[in-house]
Amino acid sequence: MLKGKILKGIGGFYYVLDENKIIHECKAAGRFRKEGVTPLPGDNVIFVPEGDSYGFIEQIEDRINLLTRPRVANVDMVAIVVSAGKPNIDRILCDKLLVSFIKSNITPLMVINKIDTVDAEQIEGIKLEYEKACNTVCVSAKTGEGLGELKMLLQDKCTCFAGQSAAGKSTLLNALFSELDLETGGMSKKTARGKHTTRHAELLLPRDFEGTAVDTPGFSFFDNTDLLPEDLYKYYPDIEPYSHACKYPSCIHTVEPQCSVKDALEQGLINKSRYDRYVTLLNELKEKRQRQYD
Ligand SMILES: Nc1nc2c(ncn2[C@@H]2O[C@H](COP(=O)(O)OP(=O)(O)OP(=O)(O)O)[C@@H](O)[C@H]2O)c(=O)[nH]1
Ligand SMILES: [Mg+2]
Ligand SMILES: [Zn+2]
Repeated sequence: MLKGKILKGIGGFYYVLDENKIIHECKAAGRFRKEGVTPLPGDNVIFVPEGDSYGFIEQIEDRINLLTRPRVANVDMVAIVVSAGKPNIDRILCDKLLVSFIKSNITPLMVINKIDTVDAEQIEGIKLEYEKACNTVCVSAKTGEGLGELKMLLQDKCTCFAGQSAAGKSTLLNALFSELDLETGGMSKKTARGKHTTRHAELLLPRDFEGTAVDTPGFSFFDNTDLLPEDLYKYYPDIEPYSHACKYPSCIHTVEPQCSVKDALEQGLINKSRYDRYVTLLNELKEKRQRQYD
């Protein structure tokens, strides 16, 4: 038996790195399927080697955490990569991701990429929207601006790069760690969306760097299941701090009287766009609950 870590899984094969940095192509024991367990990138496993570089995964160690989209286990931080230019930021998607990561106690980092394609005012606008909700860093994979700061933030952690297709996740990782040589793509001219170039989540081990990163395929859909509408604001670090002085303990900061969140909003202490989308998300969750009882 050997210990290892799954780097990626493709078509029923798992690439497991052992403690001597040798990669074994493994199959998973049949009982995982029966138990409905899928081994994931980031999983720490115990496997039985066969020959020098094959093996069978026998056991998955308890996960510290589990991201559902992208599906990755045991990460310390998620970098939500957005493009300051094209493709346009799907802000509702970003907000949903932030809620989900904060709820799961995983540190989010907003990486605002492609700052070479827009003017300083636009960059500042995006930054202002998110900087009270999470750490933000402005970068350009093309010019290299901000990459030193980003690299420092990645030190000693396992960071999962997530977000829309064509935001530049793979390009950024290539720019940070030149030996990686990940495939990158463009945007579809027809749809102005990414081409989904990266197909599999893969744990990367950059050379001469204490830290790991996970490149993942872009996605455009995310739903927060198991979230109650009345709890939503608790996962907004830019809204929650103002909620303590609301008159009603059950206040969800929409139409209630004497709401200190609304006061903070009027004073410009809460970003208006973030608040408006909070209300949109809140209504979505309420409708979902309504449907469950119908
Ligand atoms: N101008 C500019 N272009 C960039 C930058 N970063 C990435 N790009 C371009 O954006 C396009 C998409 O980059 P990718 O790295 O493939 O994007 P991705 O997020 O990995 O996309 P998926 O793998 O599909 O999820 C490519 O044409 C890159 O050259 C940047 O900082 N500036
Ligand atoms: Mg990619
Ligand atoms: Zn309130």
